[in-house]
Amino acid sequence: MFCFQCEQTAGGKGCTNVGVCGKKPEVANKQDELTGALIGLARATNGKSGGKEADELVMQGLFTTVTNVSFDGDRVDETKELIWKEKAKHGDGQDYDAASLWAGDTDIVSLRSTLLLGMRGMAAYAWHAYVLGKEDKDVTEWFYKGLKALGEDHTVDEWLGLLMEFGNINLKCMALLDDANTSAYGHPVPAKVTTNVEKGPFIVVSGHDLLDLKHLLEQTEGKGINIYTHGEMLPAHGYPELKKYSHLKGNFGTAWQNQQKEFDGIPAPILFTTNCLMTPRASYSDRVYTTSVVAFPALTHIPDGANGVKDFTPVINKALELGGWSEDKHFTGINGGSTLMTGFARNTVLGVADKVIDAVKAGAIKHFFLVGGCDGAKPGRNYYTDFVQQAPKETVILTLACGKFRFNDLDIGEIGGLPRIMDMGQCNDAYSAIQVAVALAGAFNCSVNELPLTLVLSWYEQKAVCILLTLLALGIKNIYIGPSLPAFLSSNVLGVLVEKFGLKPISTPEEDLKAILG
Ligand code: FS2
Ligand code: SF4
Repeated sequence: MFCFQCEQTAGGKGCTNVGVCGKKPEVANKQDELTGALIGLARATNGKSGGKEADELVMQGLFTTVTNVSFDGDRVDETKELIWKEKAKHGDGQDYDAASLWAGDTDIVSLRSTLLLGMRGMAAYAWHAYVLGKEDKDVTEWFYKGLKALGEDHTVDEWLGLLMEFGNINLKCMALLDDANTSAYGHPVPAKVTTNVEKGPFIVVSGHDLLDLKHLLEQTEGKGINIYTHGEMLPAHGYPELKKYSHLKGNFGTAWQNQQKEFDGIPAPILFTTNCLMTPRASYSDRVYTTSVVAFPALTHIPDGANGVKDFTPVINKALELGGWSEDKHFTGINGGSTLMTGFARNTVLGVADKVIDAVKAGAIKHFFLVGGCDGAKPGRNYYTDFVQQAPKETVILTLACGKFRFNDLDIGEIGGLPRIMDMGQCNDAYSAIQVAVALAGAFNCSVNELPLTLVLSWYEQKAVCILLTLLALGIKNIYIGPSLPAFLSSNVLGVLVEKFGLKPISTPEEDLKAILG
């Protein structure tokens, strides 16, 4: 096996014996074959959409290979066989030799891998929009264009061109998902979320799929079961059409990498709707459920429903059987706070834009930081907690994705009635951050790069890759990135990104704050 797609890759170079994530070599190899089959399909359709079934398989096939999604080789093979069937409808499309994906000139491998990994991330977003009935033909079609390109030879300049084109397409995809979510559930509003758990039966829902959560809320209504979000599901509390359910009670646990400790012996089932799933410990593996593309051998999988509605009865029965705790339980975030704020997506922030602009003009707000992205298990991520704690009190911290669990239970005060930490949502809500930045630039009649705004990103998996490519395609410069640099960026490719975009590896919070704030 060879895999270097995530931040925790072995030795900072690549997993070759077994995945640090727990992915077995045979599953990694099957995922490569699946990718080869997807390239074959795109060849067969000549880089054009292959129709509804093919489109669905392309999105699902790419999403399946995202880190911490599928550990189940049989399911990976099933998807590959369905892709073969689709391919056969379109004539001749040779599968791409999977091993060739990671072989060849270092810089070409780097550029090709960056495109593939970004596309894996975008597939997750496209799929979440698709299940809500939203599709953008340009986005769908680009998957085929990109897949076909992966199987071809290109010059460095051509690959760089493809990466920028992809970054712009991913912006469309994030806009699509923003539209899908806000059309279905309304615009997020600020919400205070408790970390405590009430006595009695409950279900923990993890991942990013808001539709799965919605259906579970409907199916548990009036049954005496409470629902708690976990990880990237936290922002659900901000959406009017989800927060209206009184049994959506709070958030359980912190970031994904703490799940094995936090789920240990929990008297409730846990539903994983997407990444990030870790190998379940024996103490709770009988109560972990997967759905959609998430899969792990021997765990119960909730299949797709015939009419788009899944039947969560096994999860519900498990919650009733386990019964929850016999008394209310007090939990906190990692810094000891027991309230998490969320719901500061674009509509809320732009709704107070006048206040924000006045505060900047009056000098009450001196700088904005977007401290966002993924969390992870490797050391060095305390940087983000320290950064937020050390940021001067005239600064505002916008955040998104699961990296915020490092600091989202901190109370670092307010500026002009607005909390200094504002959670914009899941990783896809980077779209909200972009919209806010563009609006501020408009208000101050300057470019985004001239705003008192710095992006301090943490990355872990492939959705962070597609977001980074979008930010670069938009021409956003001087982004800080950590905790370590992607293994798939060769030194030459990194050199280009540093030279063209001023991409900066993080150093220490003290040094970086000094450099940013002068
Ligand atoms: Fe976190 Fe994992 Fe959201 Fe990533 S829960 S690292 O999937 O996309 O961020
Ligand atoms: Fe290794 Fe990450 Fe790939 Fe898992 S996803 S095999 S940890 S590089």
